[in-house]
Amino acid sequence: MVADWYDGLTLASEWRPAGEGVAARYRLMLTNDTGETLRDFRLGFSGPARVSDDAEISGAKVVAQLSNFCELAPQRGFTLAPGARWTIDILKLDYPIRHWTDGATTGFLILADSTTRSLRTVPTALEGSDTGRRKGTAIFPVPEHPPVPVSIVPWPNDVAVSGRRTALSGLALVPSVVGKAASAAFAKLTERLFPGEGLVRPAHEGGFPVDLVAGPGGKEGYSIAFTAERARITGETETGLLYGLITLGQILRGARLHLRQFSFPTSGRIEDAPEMAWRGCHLDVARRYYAKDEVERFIAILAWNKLNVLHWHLSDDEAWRVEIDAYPQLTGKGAWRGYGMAVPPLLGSGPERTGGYYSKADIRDIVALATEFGVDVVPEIDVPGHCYAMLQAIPALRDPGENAPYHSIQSFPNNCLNPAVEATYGAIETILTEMLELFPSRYFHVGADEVPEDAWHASPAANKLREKLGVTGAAPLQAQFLQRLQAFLTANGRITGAWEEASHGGGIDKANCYLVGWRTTEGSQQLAAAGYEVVVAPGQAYYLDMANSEDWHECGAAWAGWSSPEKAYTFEPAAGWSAAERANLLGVQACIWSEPMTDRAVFDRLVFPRLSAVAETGWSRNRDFARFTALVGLMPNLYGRYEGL
Ligand code: TNX
Repeated sequence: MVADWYDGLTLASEWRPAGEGVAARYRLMLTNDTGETLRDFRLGFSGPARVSDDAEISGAKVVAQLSNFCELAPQRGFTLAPGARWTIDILKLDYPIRHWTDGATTGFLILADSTTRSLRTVPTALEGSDTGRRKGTAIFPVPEHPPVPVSIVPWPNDVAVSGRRTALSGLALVPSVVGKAASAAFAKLTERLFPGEGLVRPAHEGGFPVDLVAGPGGKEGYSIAFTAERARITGETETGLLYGLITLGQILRGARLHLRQFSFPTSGRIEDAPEMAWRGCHLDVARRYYAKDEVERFIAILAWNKLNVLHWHLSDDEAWRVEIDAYPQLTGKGAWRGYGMAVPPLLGSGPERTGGYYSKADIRDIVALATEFGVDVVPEIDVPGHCYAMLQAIPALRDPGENAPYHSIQSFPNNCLNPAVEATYGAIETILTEMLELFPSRYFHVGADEVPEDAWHASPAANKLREKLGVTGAAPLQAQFLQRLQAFLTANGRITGAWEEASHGGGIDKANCYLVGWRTTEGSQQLAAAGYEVVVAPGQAYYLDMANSEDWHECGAAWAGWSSPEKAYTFEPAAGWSAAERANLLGVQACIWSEPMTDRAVFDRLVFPRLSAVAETGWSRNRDFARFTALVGLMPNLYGRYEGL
């Protein structure tokens, strides 16, 4: 039966990889089952795949393009009769696509009067293959005989427990002079993650008493002592006590949900403290908007993994997401995409206006909640590259004399703030001033990635500055731009964070910064050797947008290859580093880039359980993949559903 919302127009796409004597081919097929003849239309589509400028195309020609948004027109006078199909063959994409999420995810017709009509868009198929697609968190079933009696992720330093108690009804939290904030945070956290499970329960309802007391533990450590009648958590900080409660909550859930496999101990101790100070996760909310509630749930998930940093990527070419009073157009224009708008449909957003931004009140709420959960929110405004949306909103920041394009790796034209335009600094300082007030973190991340080597080549202002400095290329200009931003942040008491390219072209002041190594597995060591404090986040192991395997049916991207949960888990962030280099290791970070995340089940398939793999690397001294896979099935995900939706 055909659903009544289906108006008879379907866009399908198919990828044929290059083979012996055969060129790669991306085929789009528009089928007309409407009963009317279509004429005078163009086809718009978007999705990660990008049509190359010099692609040979049959059946249509490109009439407009911006990054992965493409508008194709048939030959003049072309009509599509009822039952007919229009086939377009594109013989070159900027990179070969490898997974079903790579192709067009929304298509629409643009009619003669510029109105649009959405198409039912079928996910891209691999030629000669079935259309099966994987999404939803992969299931890691708890084995019949798990290697450990208690379910805890990340695994603690020292677990010496015994005895079996089953089916506790809940935890009755008993704070002393300490532990009130931790108890409140734990109640909130479990209510958000596991509503209806009643993990916290008063003593008169049979809750098992848990005493919270002050004692040694350092910044984030804790210990737990078990008896048959009560448990006692000792910690030096509210975060340490909260982490002790999370450990107990995890043990309780395991014992409740898998009665035969796990238990709640009746004696013994757990001693625990993290290995690394920075246990982060980066979330890109520019390519895809996540509502406040989703961000908050995600932060709760981070806390449940004892991750302590959310690196929040708030701006990119595709969108600007923070309310700024001085520049209402940043969100007015920059937070939205749609056909005919300042930012076109990209990455599968459709012709209608979509997007969103975080108001200042939203951000205050999110930061306050994260703080309660022990998560430091480090904001990122990505400059000077990746600024297409910002420059669309504030075109006055361009050099009016610039008369030729350069393109970013994702094919955005002239998308970098210009270091030679003095107004840029005033604008950035105004924006940063408003943001510093919203984000109390010691750290502020300024991006710095992927400025094309030929950026500003046709900007007279930039060329004058190059001459004055006696330099060539983009890197030295970017470096001096970043140095000015860093000086501003330092004067405001903040440490500047940036992607590894901030070390190029002369770099920034090592004393007041940290860099995130992302491009290669070796890069982070080189940064550490050069004296930068480093967060290790290589695409090849820790980019959670990379697919889980090479299989077409897996979702995700592929520029850095693929990374299975095992690969993410067994990756050694500082293998082969000297003691001096290790002294510069701040920690590890998973990175979630949102290009492929067209739906939340895709998000879950990509993020879990690899997020927990990175969390365990940051926390535990004792890692064991078999133990991890036996326990990780108990960890929460964003969407709440699992494989085979
Ligand atoms: C590279 S990582 C980028 C991002 C993309 C990501 C996709 C980094 C600093 N730049 O702009 O989203 O690859 O994996």
